Amino acid sequence: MTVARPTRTRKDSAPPKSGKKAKTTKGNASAGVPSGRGATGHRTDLLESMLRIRRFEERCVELYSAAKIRGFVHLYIGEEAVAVGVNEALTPEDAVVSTYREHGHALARGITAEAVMAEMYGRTTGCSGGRGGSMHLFDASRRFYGGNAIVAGGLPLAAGLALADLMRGQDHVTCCFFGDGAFAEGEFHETANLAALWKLPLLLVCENNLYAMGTALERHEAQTDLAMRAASYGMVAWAVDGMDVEAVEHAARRAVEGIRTGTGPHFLELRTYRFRAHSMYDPDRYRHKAEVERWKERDPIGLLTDRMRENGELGDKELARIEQRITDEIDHAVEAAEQAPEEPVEHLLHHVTSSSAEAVS
Ligand SMILES: Cc1ncc(C[n+]2csc(CCOP(=O)(O)OP(=O)(O)O)c2C)c(N)n1
Ligand SMILES: [Mg+2]
Repeated sequence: MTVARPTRTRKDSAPPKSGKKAKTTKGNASAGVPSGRGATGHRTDLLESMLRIRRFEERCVELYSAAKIRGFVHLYIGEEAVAVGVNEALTPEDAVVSTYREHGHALARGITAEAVMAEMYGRTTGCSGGRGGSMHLFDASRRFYGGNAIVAGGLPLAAGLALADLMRGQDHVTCCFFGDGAFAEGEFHETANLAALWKLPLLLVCENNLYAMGTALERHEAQTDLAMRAASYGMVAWAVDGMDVEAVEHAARRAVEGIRTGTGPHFLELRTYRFRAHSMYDPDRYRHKAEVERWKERDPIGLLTDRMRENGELGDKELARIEQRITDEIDHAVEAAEQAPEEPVEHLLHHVTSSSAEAVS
């Protein structure tokens, strides 16, 4: 297959060094480092983004218990550093494809808490018009292409988006988040192979939280070094501390830089952990409490807060201000969702493929 490629030079990408920032010419406008907020301001932004995700989901738990939110809900609590750190390396023109555990990815991408909460409630003001719910957050205007409930299902979609951008000569990167469970699916291996073969501008972000539902990684994979396996497809692959948001950001920036210079797909295995059960229905009986507690000692929010406090970059007042801002934002999102309308029943057949031209209006 021949695809028109923007002219790029091949450049080797070295493994990331934790704690040091990569130079970059492109980045999220809110990233702080490129926009001149300074290192402290940037770390404050990272902290606020992670706290927004954490507090948003904690509120979702309350609302779920009160039966305001229904259906499947998969919490991201414990993994916030991944969404926030990776997003810092992306521009608004880049594309993102996610999984069913995507509240964090959506919020980090800039979809508002109001639009996400309304979607959780199934209201028309939700980012998917209330039709998707927790697992299908979507916002094409931000190039956020879901929210996919099928394990590894987002990978071929991401490859298609990356191929389209490449063929159009656009210097965009597609970032695809997926779990360690995706390694058991053919879709991962097909995507990795074609992406490497065609040098697609694809950032493959594996959130290795060590479990696929109740199955531990070593119980379903003979080789558990996922970065090494990805490298076998002929792509740059690094394993990164997924609890350290700055290490994640650094690795993601290096990877995106490499992709933009035409070296093809890059793979990041982000070693992380979910502090909550797989979903709201999961009794979480397959792992020891002591293991969960051990990982909580490396809570990504706690790690960054401690680092900032040690550096004298964060005081109690500033932290309280951030927390209050987020509380207000989420209160407002809940109030707005409570008042937003549900889709009228006459719209039931809208956006549904149908042979009846009348039904599709
Ligand atoms: C193709 C497919 N098979 C099975 C399922 C059921 N299922 C839902 S989540 C999940 C585990 C996926 O684990 P992982 O990819 O590690 O993501 P995590 O939930 O840990 O974020 C499974 C097997 C599914 N949704 N899709
Ligand atoms: Mg997993």
